[in-house]
Amino acid sequence: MNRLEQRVANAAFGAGFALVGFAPVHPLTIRQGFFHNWLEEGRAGEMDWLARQPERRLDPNCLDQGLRGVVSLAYPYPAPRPPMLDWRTELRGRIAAYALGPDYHDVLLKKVRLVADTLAAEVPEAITRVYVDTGPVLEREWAVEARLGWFGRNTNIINKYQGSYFFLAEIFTNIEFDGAAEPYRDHCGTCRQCLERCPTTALADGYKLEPRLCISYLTIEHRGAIPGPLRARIGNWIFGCDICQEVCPWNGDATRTTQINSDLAPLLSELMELDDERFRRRFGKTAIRRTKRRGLLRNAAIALGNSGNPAAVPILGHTLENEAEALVRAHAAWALGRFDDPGARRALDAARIREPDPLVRVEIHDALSGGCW
Ligand code: B12
Repeated sequence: MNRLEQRVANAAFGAGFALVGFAPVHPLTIRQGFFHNWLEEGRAGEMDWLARQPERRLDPNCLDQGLRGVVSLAYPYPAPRPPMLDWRTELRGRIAAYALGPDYHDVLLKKVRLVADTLAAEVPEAITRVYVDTGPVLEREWAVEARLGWFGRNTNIINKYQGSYFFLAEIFTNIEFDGAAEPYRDHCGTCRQCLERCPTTALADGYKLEPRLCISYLTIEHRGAIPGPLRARIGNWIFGCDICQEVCPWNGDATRTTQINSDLAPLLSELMELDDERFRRRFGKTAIRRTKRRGLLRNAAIALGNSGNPAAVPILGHTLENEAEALVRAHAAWALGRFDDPGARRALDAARIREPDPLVRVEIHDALSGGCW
């Protein structure tokens, strides 16, 4: 590391980043074919922003001319354990660790800007452009270029000492940095835990993730009804999913906190009671706001249906009767259809008569005809 890099690295460590690396900027021609095929296969799903002007993601100089170097940064987030409980008995959902606390975009942008200020103070003519998942940047590619880690089979960047529970951020600049001295190395070896343990088989060999099957995509990015066959496989994940990270040996005990956080496992009944205002108050400053109230309640209805616990039936019945969002009523109807319970049948029968929305009517019909009765 030269003196400038050392100063920037010190500022980054001071701001809480755990990993810092430097790389020259160049077009990511090596990924061009893969990325275009990925888009053509429709893998972006409803994330149509990924398909917008894809050349910008492959070449930062399409965003801003004159960018010659990148500082890649990794900020670790705690990955506490959910409380030891049987979620089915207690009717609790599950939230991915990255979503705990204030939204990382807001927190990290400030920190990256501090690091960028250090760079600008050292080199007054420096241009800096900062990103924390806030622009058309293939962030993991730059992390690899700067040797923060390797592309794991689960497509996350993994570092030998930090595992993968970290966010990525970048500072692009007109200052040129040398390429990494050490060669790229993948340390996944023959391990295929993430592929084998993904409940929806979203991962395949060759660093291939099918977002349209990924629980993280389905619970956060997908706006409409979740495809029927996938609902049962989602279990109680109501925002994001950590399974492919939890099973990764590089995320062993060293990188997971021993703390227990009950915010990871909220009561599903409480979520079903959230109106817009209470949703905003509870989740408005967190990453969870992205899925909006209707998305979160849709996911919670699925989890209640997957619980197999008859205590879920009155909650779902109340939702089917009183919820204003058709999307949520539709998933409540599906969930009721999973119970061999006279209360569930009564709730569906009553809704069949009064339900005005065609999508919900189909769900009620399917639940009554395909249910356990
Ligand atoms: C879209 C997106 C998603 C989508 C799609 C995920 C994906 N893998 O692409 C969904 C909603 C599913 C998602 C989920 C998650 N995400 Co996300 N996501 C993004 C986002 C915004 C863009 C990613 C992107 O460009 N995808 C495009 C496609 C083409 O990528 P891909 O399928 O993985 O393909 C790459 C590999 O296949 C690789 N590749 C292809 N061939 C080959 C060959 C070789 C030899 C090698 C080495 C590599 C390789 O190159 C491709 C292009 O980079 C980034 C932020 C950003 N701007 O980069 C965050 C980001 C990747 N996500 C992040 C996180 C934390 C998550 C979750 C863990 C959140 C959660 N707990 O629910 C999960 C993890 C799921 C998973 N296994 O990927 C972090 C990852 C941090 C890390 N340690 O790597 C990022 C970087 C955000 C951030 N700033 O920190 N995410």
